[in-house]
Amino acid sequence: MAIDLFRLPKAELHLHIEGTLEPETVMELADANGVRLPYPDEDALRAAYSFRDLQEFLDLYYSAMATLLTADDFHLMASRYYATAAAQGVKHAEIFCDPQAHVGRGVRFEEMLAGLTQAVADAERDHGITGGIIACILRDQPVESAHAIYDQVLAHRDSFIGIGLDSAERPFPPELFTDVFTRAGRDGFKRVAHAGEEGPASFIWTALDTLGVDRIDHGVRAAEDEELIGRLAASDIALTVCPLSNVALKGVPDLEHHPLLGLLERGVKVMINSDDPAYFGGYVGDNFLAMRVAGMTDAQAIRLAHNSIAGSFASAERKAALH
Ligand code: ES4
Ligand code: ZN
Repeated sequence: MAIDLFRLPKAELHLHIEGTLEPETVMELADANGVRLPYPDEDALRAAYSFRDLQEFLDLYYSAMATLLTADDFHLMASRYYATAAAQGVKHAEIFCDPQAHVGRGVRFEEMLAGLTQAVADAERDHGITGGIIACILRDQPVESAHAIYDQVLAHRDSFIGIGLDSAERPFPPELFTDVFTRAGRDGFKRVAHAGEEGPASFIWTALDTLGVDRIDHGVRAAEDEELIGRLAASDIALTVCPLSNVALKGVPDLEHHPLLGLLERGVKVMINSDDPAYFGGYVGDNFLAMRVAGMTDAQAIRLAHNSIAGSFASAERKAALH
């Protein structure tokens, strides 16, 4: 009998918490906060969850998050995520947030952080989910803005595991943010970056060599570069691959042609994650189920889940308990 993919213990390492806003939550928060959206109702909003590319998705993603104003709003969003994640076998989650996107529209950094850190603590108490928060820098914003938000992250050092790099990938190569990533490395933060989602494999090289990242988010376009595959396979660098996201944003035509399983067989430490599950058709367990339909075996599923735990920033003791 096939294994229950929802019960397979796994880590979620590529999850934008703002990407967990389901249409009903967006509408609920819009009503409560008096935020006007360009969609009359939930169905109209849901109908907009269809995208030609990354930018078209990001436009909706940033407009929906305008409904998040108070610490309670952030707490509600994240608590709903953790409840769903727990039901899909997530034992450890390193969630992304986009502080610049909130501070830039007038939400205080501390307001955002209070809601998220409370949800992280509740998730451990209520669901046994460990982990924490990675603050992402928006690569389509100026470098000065990245340094300014990093100053705020540093002022709350103990609330964050690390820093990341996200938003529109082209034409914003990783090396634009070398200085801020160097600061983060000196300050002892883990570092990750989106690279090779829509952008070329060369962005993965520069994320590794210039930003000094510990992990690559997406990285699917490594499949186009033999030398890079060899380098990744020989290293401990993991790729947080998001299959349903790549199909939703047209980076790959369908799951049958997704490079995930090919990279796994070449020895690259790939895993399955969900990215923005409210927008792309499912949470991490749903991504596992979809990959099974596309040909993933149970043995591969077990290796992918294992890679997610091994590639996490959990303590050695926690990893041992989850393996
Ligand atoms: C994102 Cl799918 C994706 N890519 C880049 N940045 C993002 N932020 C939220 N989702
Ligand atoms: Zn992402």
